[in-house]
Amino acid sequence: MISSRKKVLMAKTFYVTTPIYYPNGIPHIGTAYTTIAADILARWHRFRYGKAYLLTGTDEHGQKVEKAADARNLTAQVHVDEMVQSFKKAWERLDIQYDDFIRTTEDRHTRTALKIFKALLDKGEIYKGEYEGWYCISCETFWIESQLVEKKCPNQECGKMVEWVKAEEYFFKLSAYQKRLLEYYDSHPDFVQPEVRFNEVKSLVTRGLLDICVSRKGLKWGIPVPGDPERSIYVWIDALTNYISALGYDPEKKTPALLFKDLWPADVHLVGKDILRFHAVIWPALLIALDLPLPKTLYVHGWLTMSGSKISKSRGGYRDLMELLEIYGPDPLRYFLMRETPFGQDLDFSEEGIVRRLNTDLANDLGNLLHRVLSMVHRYFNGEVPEPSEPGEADLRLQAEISSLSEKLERFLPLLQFRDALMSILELSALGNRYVDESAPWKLKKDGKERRLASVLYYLADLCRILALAISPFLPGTAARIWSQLNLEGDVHHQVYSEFQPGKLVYGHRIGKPEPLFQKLDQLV
Ligand code: ME8
Repeated sequence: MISSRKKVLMAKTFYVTTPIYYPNGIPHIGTAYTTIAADILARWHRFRYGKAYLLTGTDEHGQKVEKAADARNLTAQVHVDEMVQSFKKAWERLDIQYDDFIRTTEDRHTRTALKIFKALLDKGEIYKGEYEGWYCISCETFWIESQLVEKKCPNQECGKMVEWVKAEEYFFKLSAYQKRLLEYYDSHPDFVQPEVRFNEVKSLVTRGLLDICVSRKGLKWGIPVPGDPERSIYVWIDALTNYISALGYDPEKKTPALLFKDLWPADVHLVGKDILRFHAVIWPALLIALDLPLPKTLYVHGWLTMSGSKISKSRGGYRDLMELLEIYGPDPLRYFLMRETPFGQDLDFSEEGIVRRLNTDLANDLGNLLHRVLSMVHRYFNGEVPEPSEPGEADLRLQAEISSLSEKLERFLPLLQFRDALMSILELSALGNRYVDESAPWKLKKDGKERRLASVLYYLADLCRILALAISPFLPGTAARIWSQLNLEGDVHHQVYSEFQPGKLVYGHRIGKPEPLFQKLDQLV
């Protein structure tokens, strides 16, 4: 019989990815949204199961990036080298703990993308051919007549006029995968989440698939097609392969790289709804063509909008991400984005919303609880965690709530219900505040009920420890500050899951000085 600890050690490492972003501009709050969600998921898995692997990066080839470089009068390489730094800086400031950052201009990636293209050519899955049909320039996609909506691109986020074009290019036999994809969707009902997105994909594939053009003649800023340097590999084929090139996948090797063996298939690809089709149709077909297993889940989230329209690099009208971070700090921003709307739905971004959440949930609730508890431990017990006596009814109720928090997190987080998870954590901190009010330690002191006072403050200090652990995947900096104010040993982010139980705080332990966790903001800055 295998012990549960051994099982965890033997289990595959949880592998989560973000899209690789176009460095045609600096990162904005929309790109941050996906990256924060992926970071929370990875952090939760590290805490819960001991390991996780988060991959992010930049998608550096193609016309969009080339144009952006031209506009700045820079070579594409100089432009992307600069832009990548702003992505890395933003992720650092946002406390994103990624394990790898892949750039599609790196050798390790271009080599693999080339080999994959060649392997598919050799297998006859990619062929050179002439094609005539409807083409959307903006989405760089061919469509069949029946897919068009009033002669326009059927991609809901695009809707632009399509053009009739003739091209001699390389094509991937996507049409041959319709049946296999539909069968796969049928036998894997959780493949795309939420369900509404899965239904979109199924109906798209049911309507029919065309072979896709996977090369671009004359595109200079790209990976040249093997044996045909006039053409570059279509940027989406190049980009999608990042999820395996970063793991050292090599189609020419029989023995897989260790990282690939441990991590693939990905557990979750996190993407926005704009790139659903690429990830739910083209990517799985490419993987089937390569005889590789498909990712377990594709989680598709909604838009961050402002006054109803999608926030994007070109739209403007909102503050720069670094400026937002400067004003509010990473955790209030992370909290607002994940607490405000169920993940999957659109979220209207507002700075009023951040301030409201910061002042109420974070400062009034969580911050206030910690401050009250630590101040009372100092006032009544000289900063030493007192010894509790047998728990009474109220204490048992509090402990039951703490225990149910771990169940709730285990239920919500695999489904990416970040909002429900945060609500449960904040409910527990509100319960802590009510427990303070009801047990009235100041009155216990006045009435000379020292033993009861000791118990109450022990349970409260222990609750603060539990809250630091629970909040750690969501608000890493806040968790670290609570941990440090409690003067607990080690790093809150390196704790094992067995610590996530009531009663683990050692009495006699000396806590640190209480300091406000959050500064309330009176109005918009
Ligand atoms: O599409 N709301 O890169 P990209 C929510 N390079 N999420 C948003 C958002 C918003 N307003 N704006 C952007 C690409 N995103 C390709 C991906 S992957 C192999 C290649 C997020 O820079 C969301 O995750 O346009 C969306 O899917 C992604 O950024 C698009 O980033």
